Amino acid sequence: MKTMNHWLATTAVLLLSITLSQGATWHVDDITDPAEDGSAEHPFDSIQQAINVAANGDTVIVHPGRYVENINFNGKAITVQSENPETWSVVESTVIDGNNAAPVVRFINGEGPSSKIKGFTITRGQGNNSIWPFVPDHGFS
Ligand SMILES: [Ca+2]
Repeated sequence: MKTMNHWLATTAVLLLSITLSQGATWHVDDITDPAEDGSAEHPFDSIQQAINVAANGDTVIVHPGRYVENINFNGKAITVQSENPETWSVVESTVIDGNNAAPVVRFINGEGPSSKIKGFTITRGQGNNSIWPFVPDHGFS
């Protein structure tokens, strides 16, 4: 019993430190999944779904695919990225397609340097240059 209590205490401390050190990770893919919940096993189907449930400090990982969306960070200090922003083949195959409907990505709710998007091919956006891509100091990388 003493060993069990020690294990529980250690586990609790470990979980607490993980919670304090990093936010949650949400997953998105282009596979329709009725059980989707944003987990690695059941990724959401759209990037905006993940942004909507993300809290400040969270990371959204988008798996390779073509996402026809016009996303809005909604003021959140989150990172939205492909599986590997440093690898061109991943960047090339992880596409956000604005469908010529609106700006592809919007930072219009007071986002700061902690709102980041990286590792995507962004295409077919429409908007005016005051929104995209001329947004200084807003975490583009
Ligand atoms: Ca999915």
